Amino acid sequence: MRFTLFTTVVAFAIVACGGDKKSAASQAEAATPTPAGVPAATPAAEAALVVEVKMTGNGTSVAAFEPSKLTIKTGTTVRFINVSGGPHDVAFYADSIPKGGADALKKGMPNPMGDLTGPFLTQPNEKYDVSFAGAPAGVYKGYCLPHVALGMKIAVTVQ
Ligand SMILES: [Cu+2]
Repeated sequence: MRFTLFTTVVAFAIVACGGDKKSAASQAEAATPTPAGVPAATPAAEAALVVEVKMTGNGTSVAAFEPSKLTIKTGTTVRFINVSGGPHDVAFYADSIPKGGADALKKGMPNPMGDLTGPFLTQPNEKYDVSFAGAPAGVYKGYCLPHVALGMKIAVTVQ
């Protein structure tokens, strides 16, 4: 909680300092008109792009995302599957993702437990879909909260 509060305060400070540029940028983004043909075509094409990542472990000393590195196109859905050694979740490091990535992930991560943090998957074969729709290109580094100490980390490169 304290950490969350601190993060919020910092975010506030950043917004306050760079206020003019930021709001101008977000307004530009919000106001950018989308060509008529694109909205219909893009989601349909993106809907087919699902990449699966297994979450595995032995319940004590070993835990991993498989694969732990993957490259996707913007708009791809990454489907995390709780295979063994759960509970697992996926969270992204706010300071490791491209500018604008957090906003995309906030929309793309349903039922978050916190900022950029997905819910725990406790049931066998439980799935969690993270949509990278609108995600800027770059590397998104993430981890599993219960198993980060075991090195359960992932790097998703968006092209
Ligand atoms: Cu885990």
